[in-house]
Formats: sequence, C-alpha cells, structure tokens
Amino acid sequence: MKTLLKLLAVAAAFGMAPAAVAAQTATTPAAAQPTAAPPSDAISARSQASPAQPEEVSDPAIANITGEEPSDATVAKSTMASQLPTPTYIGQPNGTMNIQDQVTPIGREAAWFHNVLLLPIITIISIFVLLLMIYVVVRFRRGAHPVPSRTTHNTALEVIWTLVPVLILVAIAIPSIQLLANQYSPPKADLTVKVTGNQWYWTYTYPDNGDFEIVSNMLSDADAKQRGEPRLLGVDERMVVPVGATVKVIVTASDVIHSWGVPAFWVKLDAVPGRLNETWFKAEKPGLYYGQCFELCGARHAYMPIAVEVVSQDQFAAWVASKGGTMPGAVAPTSVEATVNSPITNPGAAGSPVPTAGGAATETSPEPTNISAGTATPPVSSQAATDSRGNQ
Ligand SMILES: [Cu+2]
Repeated sequence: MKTLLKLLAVAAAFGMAPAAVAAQTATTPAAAQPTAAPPSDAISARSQASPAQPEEVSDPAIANITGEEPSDATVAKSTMASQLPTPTYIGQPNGTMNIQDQVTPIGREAAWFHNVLLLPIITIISIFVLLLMIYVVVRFRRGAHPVPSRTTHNTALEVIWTLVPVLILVAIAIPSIQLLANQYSPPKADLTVKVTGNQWYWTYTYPDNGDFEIVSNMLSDADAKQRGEPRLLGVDERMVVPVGATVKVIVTASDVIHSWGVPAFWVKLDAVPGRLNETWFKAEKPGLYYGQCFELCGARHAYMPIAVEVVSQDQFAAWVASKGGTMPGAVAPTSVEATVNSPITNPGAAGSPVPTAGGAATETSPEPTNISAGTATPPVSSQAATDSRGNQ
C-alpha cells in the first residue's frame, strides 16, 4: 500500500498534472475565441437543427455570476433617450472576478463550459496535486524515510494514471468541440453590420439598410458623466441591433490591427486591415452592452470603446430611419424623420440622409464637441480618408 501511495504521488506530481494542464490550454483558447472563417452553408444548415447548450443547464451556472442590475439612475440619461427607451440592462465590467452575464446562446454555452466544467476540473486537479506534493514532502523527507523504495513497476497504477487523464481529456473535448462547431455554425443572418476599426474610433456600416455608416467616438469624461454613462465606455453613436436577430458582423480595420469584442456576447475578433473577418451573435436580451478594443493598436488604444444597444425590431427600424437608412423589404416611415432625432450628441446630422458617396462622409462625421476633449481628436479629413467604403 505504501508503494502504491508513493507511486501515485510521483505520478500525480510529474505525470498527470502536466497532461491535464496541457488539456486545458489546448482546448480553452480554441473554444473561447470565435474565429474568422466563414461557415459553409452545409454547416449552417446543420447548426439550425442542433441548438446550442440547453439553457436549463447553463442558466443556473451563470445565474449568480453578476447578479447586479444597474440602477435606473445609472442609465437615466442615456444617449439614446431621445429616440430609444432607456436601456434596462447594461452589460459592463462589474468589479467581480467572474465573466459577465451572457446574453447570447453561444455565450451561455461557453460560460457553462467554463464555469461548470473547466473551472472545477482545474480546481480539483490543482488541489489534488498540491496535497500529494505536501504529503510526499512531509512523509518521504530524508529524516522520516532514509531508505528509498526501489519499486519500478505497478501495472494497475500505470493503467490508472494513463486512463484517468484520457478520460479527463475526453470529458473536456466533447463539449469543447461542440462549442467550437456551434460558433462556426451561425443561423441565417438577419442583419449584417460591417465594423471598421480606426485609430482610435469605430465605424459601423449597415449594408442591409441602405449602407449608411455611423462613426462611434468615445465620450469625454465630462460628457459621460453628464449622460450617466460609464467613464471610458460610453460612446456618442452606438451600434444598434434588434433583439433576437442573428447579426453577422464583418470586422476589418483601416489602419492597424484592432480587435472588436463585446464580452456579454462572447464575441471578440481581430480587425485586420485588408481582411474581412466574420463572426456573429444573437443577443436575446435588450440592453446596452459595452466592449473595448482588444488589440494594442496605438496611443489611444484604451479610448476606443464599443457600445452595442439591443432594441426591439420597431425601435431598430426607427433608428435606421433616423440615420437615413431603410429596412429591407419595407418602406421607411416618413413620419419618423420629423419625430426621431439623432442621438443628442449629434443633432446637426439629424434627419439628413447619409450620403452614399465615400468622399462625402464628412457630413456624417461627429461634431468636434462629440469627441473627447483630449488632444487626439481625429481630424474630419482623416475619417473621410479612412471611410470603410473606400477600402472595398
Ligand atoms: Cu484599437
């Protein structure tokens, strides 16, 4: 028995632990990072038949991740208050160690994978190895155990320490590969948004809705405070999408590599100049969701936040009309133009149709007062020069 314990201890310290850790590192990044390759139609069709992780499994696991709904006061002065109802839910870092509450099917599946499977396995293995090492150090120190054992083989033990890591790997691999397959298998897109990273702001183009473009700059501290938005996360023009719609996101950049991501959607994708990367999300909860540029892209990398507002279909149609766009297959209501103002940050552009020519993009550029009061206010001419449509 002593021999068995000794061998088990040595095996755990030098054999099983690295194997298990390797399993984590081998599977986690692949599962966590949606990548760029466009899925084939065949895979898409299959994905619709096989839904993601069941909600009843994942919901309890993530129900207590954040638990903090923002107070009404926080969002009372929302940027979009003039035309869209105040967001009732805000996805943003909340100061806890856990990942944000997930509002997409993929996000819930991935959060379940992380919280229910990976984290317990990592914890159990780490504690097990730690205890074994403490035991070995104490029990077999020279003073207590002067004559070492010369045992070299134990068939049963060798079978065990081979099988257990294999089973652990299989238990991780099956949901991991399923998650990866689901990420690569988006349902048919209801809406396409092209996201372009620029130094240091984002532009969003809606090719399905008249190809209008909005320029999204971070709010200055003063503006953010005035509107009740979080510092360094609030923007003057949010990306707006309808709730429950499958949104295809085409991500690119005009200058250097950026990375567009919204943690609450479990979406993050590099924005590479000259390349169109694709991802998708399906937000199932109306609200306002914040993200950041996730790639070190220059001096103001930290000051190009992302804000996505998820609204009802009607509100989305009204917002599209306010930007001069059209809904596919529908005539934009003309009355909206009179009643719907552009977000309060950009009243000058309200109601004016977005020009289609790339060179005229200066008309849609934000007013200078909308941009943070820092020294790095991007000149209007540079925004026109980096118009995403000019790169196509
Ligand atoms: Cu960036």
